[in-house]
Amino acid sequence: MPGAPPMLQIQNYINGEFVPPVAGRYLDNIDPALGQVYGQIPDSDATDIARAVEAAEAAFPAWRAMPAEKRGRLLVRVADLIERNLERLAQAESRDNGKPVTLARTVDIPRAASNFAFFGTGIGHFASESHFQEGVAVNYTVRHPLGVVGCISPWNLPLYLFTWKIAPALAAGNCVVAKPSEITPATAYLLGELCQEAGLPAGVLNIVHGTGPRAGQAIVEHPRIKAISFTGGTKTGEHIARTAGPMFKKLSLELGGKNPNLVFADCDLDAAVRTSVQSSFANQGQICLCGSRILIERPIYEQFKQAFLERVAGLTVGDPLAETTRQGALVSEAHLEKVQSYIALAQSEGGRLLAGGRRVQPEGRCAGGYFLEPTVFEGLAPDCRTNREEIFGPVVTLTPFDTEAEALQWANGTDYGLSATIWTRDLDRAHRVAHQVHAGVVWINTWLLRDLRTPFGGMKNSGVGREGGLEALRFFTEPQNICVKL
Ligand code: TXE
Repeated sequence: MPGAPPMLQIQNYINGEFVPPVAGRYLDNIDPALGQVYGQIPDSDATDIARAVEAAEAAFPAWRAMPAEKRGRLLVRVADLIERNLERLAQAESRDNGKPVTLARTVDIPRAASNFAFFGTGIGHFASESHFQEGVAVNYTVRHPLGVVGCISPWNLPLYLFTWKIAPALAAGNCVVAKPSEITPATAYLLGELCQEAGLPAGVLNIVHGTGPRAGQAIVEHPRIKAISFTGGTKTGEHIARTAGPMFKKLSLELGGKNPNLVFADCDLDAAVRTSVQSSFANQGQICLCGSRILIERPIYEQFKQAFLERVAGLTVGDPLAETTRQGALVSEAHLEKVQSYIALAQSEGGRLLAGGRRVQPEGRCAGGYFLEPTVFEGLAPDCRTNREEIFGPVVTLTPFDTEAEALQWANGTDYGLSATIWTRDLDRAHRVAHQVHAGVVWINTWLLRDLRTPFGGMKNSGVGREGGLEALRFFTEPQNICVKL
């Protein structure tokens, strides 16, 4: 086709080289904004994973022995290269995932660079503990890298979440076998090129592409992979835990969410509305931290609702590559259908549709893409399925509440516990509510404000363990205590 961009051919990155899958099988990669195949990715299996593990094991002794500062410098070099290739990576991410290129350019790719820079420099500050008992003994705790570790990431923030795992694993001295989502493999592939250019030693990072049940499962089952860091759906997390648990692997699971926004009548209404629109619809609602249940104190319910709907009406849905687009495509046809099934469910549960609800067919090149209007419901019971299950799309519910206790009860009324947002000017209430809400991450009068030093992760079915800062470096190391009698 004249003028059409070239098909993207992806290969595995094993032992510092780009290699085809051993069995020679490939999967189609689809551009969700067009609804068309635009490339092929390896459909790797246990043999490819075994090769990656061998390469990682061979690279491990030299990598762990390398002074932490030198390892860190290599990671900072990768960060610099990500920044230098920002536009190319943002375009690739947008095309692969359907997200607005403006979002990839300002959030996804810069944060991927930050992940490498943060852990590349942070490893130099990772001190070991010692415990001194006057006249008796001194204990000191050494933290050894684990060896070969597995990192498995999802499709919603592809490069950002991939690097969030890989960077601390490498910084701590491990070698990595990583698998990005088969739905969004493009930027992970490009990362391999940048690691080559940065001079990362062969085998230290291996990137294997393929499906969850085949390539992902082979990582989880491999007896010489010591730890699994996974982000994705709660059901997949459960399955991984069932496989890896009896093998006594270390596990970090970042799973789904059904996050509440608690909006009190004394809040800065304008800020609460503005940010709630963002927290509902950023990345088409496909962020595990999106607030999908907005609970609003009754005196301001109508006012909040009107202002919210006005802003939602201004969100431009369309071609992710257009600079004016605020809502791109959903990631896949299957996911679009899943989200649409929840819109039907919300209606059958008695929800009143206030905005959206329909598929969008933009004119021009994106006519076959997976676009959905930002959708808002009210009138649903706080404990109905729509308000308890993760939809992971541009669908939110508005619900009025009368008391703080009622708001907390509803906020905590799901199996999830990832994040929550509280809007109030009352400091006492802000802290009181924050301490009682079952969520691993709480934002007061803001959303998605991140400091990479803080523990990140969920309670209840939202996961096990925490990522970020020292938590991540602790996860990717094995403590060994040494006691010396005085
Ligand atoms: O995720 P999966 P899916 C939620 C969201 C979404 C649902 C399913 O609700 O609708 O999960 O999405 C790999 N062994 N989230 O199906 O399957 C898979 O290849 C090892 C929330 O896309 O969990 C991919 O690399 N790996 C979420 C990764 O796991 C396996 C982000 C995630 O895919 C595997 C994404 C197996 N048996 C979806 N099966 C969040 N919390 O950020 C799959 N994988």
